[in-house]
Amino acid sequence: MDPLESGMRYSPRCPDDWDTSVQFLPASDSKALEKKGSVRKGVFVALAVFLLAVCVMIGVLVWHFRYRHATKTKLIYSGSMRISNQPFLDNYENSESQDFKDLAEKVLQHLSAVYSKSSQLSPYYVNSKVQAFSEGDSQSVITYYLSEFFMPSEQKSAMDKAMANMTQQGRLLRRPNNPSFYVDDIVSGAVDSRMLRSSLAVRQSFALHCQTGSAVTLQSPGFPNSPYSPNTYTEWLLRADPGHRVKLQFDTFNLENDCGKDFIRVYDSLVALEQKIMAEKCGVYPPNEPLSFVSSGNVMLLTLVTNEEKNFPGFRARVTQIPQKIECGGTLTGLKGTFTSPDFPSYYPPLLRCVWNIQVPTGKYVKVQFKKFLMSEPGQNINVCRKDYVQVNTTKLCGERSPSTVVSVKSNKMEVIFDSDMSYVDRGFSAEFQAYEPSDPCPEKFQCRNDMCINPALKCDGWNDCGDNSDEKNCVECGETQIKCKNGFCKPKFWQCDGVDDCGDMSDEESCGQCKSKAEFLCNNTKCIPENKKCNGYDDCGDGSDEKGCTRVVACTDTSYKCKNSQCISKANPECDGEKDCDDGSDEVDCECGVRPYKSSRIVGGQAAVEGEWPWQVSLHIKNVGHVCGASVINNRWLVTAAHCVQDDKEIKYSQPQHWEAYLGLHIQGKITDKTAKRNLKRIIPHPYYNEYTYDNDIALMELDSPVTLTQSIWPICLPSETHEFEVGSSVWITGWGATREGGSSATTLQKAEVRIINQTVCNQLMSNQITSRMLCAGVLSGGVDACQGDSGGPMSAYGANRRLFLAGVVSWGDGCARRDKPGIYTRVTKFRSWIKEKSGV
Ligand code: 4AZ
Repeated sequence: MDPLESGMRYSPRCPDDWDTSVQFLPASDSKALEKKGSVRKGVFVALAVFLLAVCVMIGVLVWHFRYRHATKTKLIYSGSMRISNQPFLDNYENSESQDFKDLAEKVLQHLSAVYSKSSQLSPYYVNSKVQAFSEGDSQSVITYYLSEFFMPSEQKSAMDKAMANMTQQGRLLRRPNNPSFYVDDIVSGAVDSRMLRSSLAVRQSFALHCQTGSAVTLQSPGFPNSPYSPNTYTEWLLRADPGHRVKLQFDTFNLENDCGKDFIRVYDSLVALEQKIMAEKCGVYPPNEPLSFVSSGNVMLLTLVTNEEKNFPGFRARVTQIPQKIECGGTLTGLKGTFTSPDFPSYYPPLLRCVWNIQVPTGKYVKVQFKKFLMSEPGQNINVCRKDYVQVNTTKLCGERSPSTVVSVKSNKMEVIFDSDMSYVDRGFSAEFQAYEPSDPCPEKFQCRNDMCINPALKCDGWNDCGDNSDEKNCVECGETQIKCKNGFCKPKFWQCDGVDDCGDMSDEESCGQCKSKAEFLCNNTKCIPENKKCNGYDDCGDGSDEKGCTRVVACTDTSYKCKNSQCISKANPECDGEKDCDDGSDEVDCECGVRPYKSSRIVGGQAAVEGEWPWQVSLHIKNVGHVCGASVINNRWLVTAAHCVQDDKEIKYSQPQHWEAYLGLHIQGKITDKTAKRNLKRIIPHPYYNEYTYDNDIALMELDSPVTLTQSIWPICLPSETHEFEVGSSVWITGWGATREGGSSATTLQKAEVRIINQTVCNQLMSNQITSRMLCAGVLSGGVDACQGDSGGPMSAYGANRRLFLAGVVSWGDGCARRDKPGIYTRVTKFRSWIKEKSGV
């Protein structure tokens, strides 16, 4: 269906007009004129044929040069402009009213008049439609419109330029022959092509106006009873009263994970205007990760686009209005304090500027540490920060920053500015300021180069505690439990010869002689690598020895990669990976592709699992809400999960089995296959000593209402005996559908990541003495790999004898996700072996 629903259609015009009909006059005296006449006739015919040929040639040339390659396409531009001296009438909210139609007519005439003045635009202009009006400031009305053009595709960029020029030069501004119709504040741009897919068979539009004190609920079509339909475009025009903002809060959000397919967009406008987009979202957001947006004015637009495949449950959201005035900025005094961006950790509104003036006692200096910092947006250059940014005195910060971001000034005053522009919003920041003595910036602590202060015991301990490695540089002596790398770093001894380049110069992997574990392969250069990295297509040894003697070229199958020369190779996804895998190099040609504007890390730093790779992984859903936690199959009737997943809150009684459903053998959320088993729960047994403040004893058992058949896709994990040792430094796997970044959306496809078990004492230091003996720490201390919200309750799987996997831990908690020096914390399953046996018999 046409987005403009226009009756008018373009009828292709003849490129040039020429007359191809030639008429002959009848002769009056045929005999006398016969000879002469026949000569004349011949001349006439020749002339006519010649003229015809010339016309045809001109036509062909015109067609060749102007239209031959022109496949014509429809382009829609959306725009908004302010009509001044025009009071807003209530009827303008109703597109059926006469007032709406009268003003819309004026806008259409205006647009048609200005487009006709542009030689670039006028030949292709089809028509426009006014989508809505809203209140502008001081007696003005804002109009939102769509304009359709039909043109050769290659004209698109010229067209974009012409449209941008018109807007910039203000030629769209005043209607030439109607001086009383003034417009300004024009924004216009091409509508995203995914919203115009010809496959979008259903287009629906809803309008909502919020009232103070009551929330309006909106939901994707079919929610919660059925998945949303394929190939639909749905939009919600949301309004608040003048002097208010629209607040949109999703309580459930479960869409396909690929935003190229199904996605929502939120605009700070009533028309899909690229310049005013606030966010594009897809995937899953668990209920404890609020997805919530606030407009800059009193309007907002929400759009949902779905494609033909994979329909997910969809979303439900509450719309409320809040006062226009947002409290932010101000004066902060004292020795230390905290402040956040507006509405943190919900998304801040666009077009907002807040200024904090921090003043600490005279004689002291001040520094600020950003504990969370999320101000990313497509097209932002984090070196110049021209879009949303935070400015501390003269230092500008934007993008995503680690929690070790500290800015200090040599003064007792500091100015912090938060600035959001008109497009794209993020969750913002939470910060802590602190006064310090000029002579001693880090009392009794070590000062990192980035101005962070850390416990001096962490200097030269092999761990990157500062986040910039400055605590691990210039180490003169390494401790007893450490080795000294050739580049001067100290690293834990247990990392020597473990197949990972911990030093950064490979010196911890040299002269290893033999590998510690049978599950490792000894490279020719004496490095040890996990056995499963042998013949995986990558030079993990660094000398190619792990890839020697592997049959890379294989018989072609459905899943092997076919090179241009018809050879097939066994390596997964070899195309454009920077390595020549095919003999003819065809896997590395045409590689100008695939660069994405959004960060694509998973589980936080992990990767998609192979279907069936983790057959004990369970997805625990709250009915009509979706995935909330993970769990592990320990036999055909019993699951292990985290106790914190089954604690009641105000809205949901998580402790009651009837609210849950367990998906076993699941790989992709929402995609139930013949390998999946769905079960209700009969019983939930949280550990009696679970402590909701400390997360101690964070373990629970769940009994299924009926047993499942164990298959290749549903298989129990081994439970470790009480004396089973999981070696510090050894690799373990974590899996789940949790958030792919801190505060981000959940994964649709099961993710896995490899992390290493961390020394209990080191971990306890890093985690401010919060680690009990019932907890186990694992992670990558340089950051970037971790479990996150939504992974809770899921397994930490560790290799034991015979390459069997054991449940070493249950995902429990952490200080954010994937932060430097903040490992993930897991319930230590060995401590609960007898309790599990007692309660479940397993
Ligand atoms: C959570 O909220 C959660 N980084 C789980 C694991 C971690 C953090 C949070 C570990 O479910």
